[in-house]
This record gives sequence, structure tokens and C-alpha cells, in this order.
Amino acid sequence: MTRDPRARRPLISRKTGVLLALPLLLAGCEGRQSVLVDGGADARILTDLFWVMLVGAVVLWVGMNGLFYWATRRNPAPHSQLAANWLVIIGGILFPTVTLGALLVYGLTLMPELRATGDGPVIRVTGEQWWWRVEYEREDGTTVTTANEIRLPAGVRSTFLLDSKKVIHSFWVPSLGGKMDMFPGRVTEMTLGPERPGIYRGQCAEFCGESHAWMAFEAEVMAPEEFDAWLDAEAAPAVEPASPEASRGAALFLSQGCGACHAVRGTHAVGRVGPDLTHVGSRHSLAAGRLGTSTEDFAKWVANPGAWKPGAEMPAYDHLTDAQIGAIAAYLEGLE
Ligand code: HEC
Ligand SMILES: [Cu+2]
Repeated sequence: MTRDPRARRPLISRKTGVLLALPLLLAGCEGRQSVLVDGGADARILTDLFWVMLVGAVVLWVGMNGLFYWATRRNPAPHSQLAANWLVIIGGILFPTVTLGALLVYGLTLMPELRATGDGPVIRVTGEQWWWRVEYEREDGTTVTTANEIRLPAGVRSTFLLDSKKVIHSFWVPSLGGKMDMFPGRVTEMTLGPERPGIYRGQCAEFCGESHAWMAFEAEVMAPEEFDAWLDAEAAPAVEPASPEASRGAALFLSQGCGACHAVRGTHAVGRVGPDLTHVGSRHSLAAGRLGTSTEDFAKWVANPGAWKPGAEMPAYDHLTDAQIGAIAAYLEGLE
């Protein structure tokens, strides 16, 4: 077949294109949800382990393929029985035992540091469908309830008591440390010692149903004084609505039955089915990372949660007028 002389050669060949596209795969290694960007000692230990394993694997791969190449291409003549025996004893028994043994010992030495006991706040996180209930247990015995984000003081180890309501979820903030499963009816414990203030992203790491991929959260690491001030503010009851529209929203919130599922401390809304909304306006995201926290985001969510999160256990309020939804949104957005 002759080539149509008018057909232009593509700018780059397909092979070059594939090679050029490969680094795109590495794009996932950056940013605030990356195991390779560490925000504290735990993540750094795991990153070191990753590099040691990677370098080890590459050396082994090159060695094995080199041997294979040598044996099939360079020196394909049959070997003596003795040489073959030695190859099996050294290459097949001694070498893997020593290498894997060394890796095991190295891995084990890292564990005590990862399992160190906490000296910071104790935080109970419960996996729900598809959001995170977060409760800070304070030293005076009181509990501060919030949802869908955690804040941590830098420089101390916080203890997490992980629980789940219905199915297995997994708690994971890649930049802060390893993951830990959350089981219904059993509390698992882990500690994390973040060091670098910043906002990191966490994600449920165990498939838990249709909106599993929308079950994320933000973990903000703060200076200890800032953290204390935040926790005090979080413990306080909700602020009063600041505008006539927000007041209308507050009244609608109660009359529409939102308070059966949600608590707004300081009001008659004391529900425990859904996230505590006392300070929802000061959060970084809505519905476990699904939306932002602008007034429009609140309105979008309340009108039809299922459109944003399939299977969300909150009914749609599309029977309300835009003005009513807007008032509710203004009220919620003002709950700083
Ligand atoms: C049947 C219980 C139920 C009712 C009634 C209900 N919600 Fe919800 N709501 C939920 C659940 C469950 C979630 C968490 C959904 C998710 O993220 O998967 C939620 C999430 C939310 C969120 C996001 C909270 C966060 O932490 O990000 C807001 C805001 C909200 N609801 C507002 C309302 C308003 C306003 C009403 C009344 C108009 C209402 N809800 C009625 C159960 C309910
Ligand atoms: Cu989950």
C-alpha cells in the first residue's frame, strides 16, 4: 500500500507520545493528598520505607534480568551440575532469605515510632454513610462534636479512636501517616504526630458503598495556641442569625424538621443522625469534601443532596422555593 503523499506526518510519533504522557502518572504524587509530601514524622517514616523498597525492587529487577540475559544470550552453553547447585543455593535460598530478612528487620524497627502513645488531644472519629463524625474528648470530660474535618495541633501526637456505624471504612490522611480500618462495633486506635502546619486531605480508603469516592475530609494542622482557640470556639453554642434573611432561614430549619437529624447547639435542633451543624459555616468543605462552603454550595446541597452524593441519607428539599432555600443557606453559612 502506498502512502498518500498529502497525508502529513504527525508532529510526534505514537511511541514518543506515550513516553511523553508517562510523567502525567506522577502528577498524583504531588499536593495535599500525597504519601510523598510529608506533614510529620509518621509520613516521613513511611516515605523512607517506600524509597528503600523501591530502590531494592529496582536493583533486584535489574539483577534478575541481567542474569536472565547473561544466561540466555551471553552464555547459553549448559552449566555443570555443581554450578547449577550453587546458583540455586546462593541465588534461590541464601540471597532471598538475607534480603527479605533485612527488609523485615528494617520494617520492624520503624514500628515502635509509628505506634507511640499520644500526648495530644483524643479524637473519636466514626465512619458514617458517607461522612465523618468527629468528637474531641476534652480533659475536663466534655466532648466537642463536629464533622467532616479534623484540626490538629502541630508538634504533639493526637490519638484517634476509630469506629464505624454500619460498614468498614478506612481512615487515611496520606500526608500525615498510614491508614487504619474502622470497624462497626470495635474501636481501633492510632496516633499521628503532625509537625508542619497546613491543610492536608484525607480520604476513606475502603470501599463502603455508592458514595465512597465522595467520602473525604480535610485535616488542618495548626499552631497549638491556634488549635486551642479553635477548639474553644467549636465548643461554644451557635451564633445568632445576623440578618433578617438568616433569621427566616433559622425558622425554616426548625419548621422543616432539619433538627430531627442535625444538631445546632443552643437551639431546639438536637438530632444526631447527620453531621453537627453548630459551626458548619467555619468548615472548609461541605458533605465530606463534596462541595465548598459558599452560600450557593449550601443551597445546592440542601435542595438536592442526592445529586451531589448518590445515596446520601438526607432527603431532598426541592419542594421549597428558591427564596426559602436561599434563606436556609444564608443561615447555615453564617454559623461560624
Ligand atoms: C433524615 C435525616 C436528615 C434530615 C431530615 C436532614 N439532613 Fe442534612 N444531612 C443528613 C446526613 C446523613 C448528612 C450527611 C450526608 C453525607 O455527607 O453523606 C447531611 C448533611 C447535611 C449538610 C452538610 C454537613 C457537613 O458537615 O458538611 C448540611 C449543611 C445539611 N445536611 C443541612 C440540612 C438542612 C438545612 C436540612 C433541612 C432542610 C437537613 N439537612 C435535613 C441527614 C439529614
Ligand atoms: Cu467510607
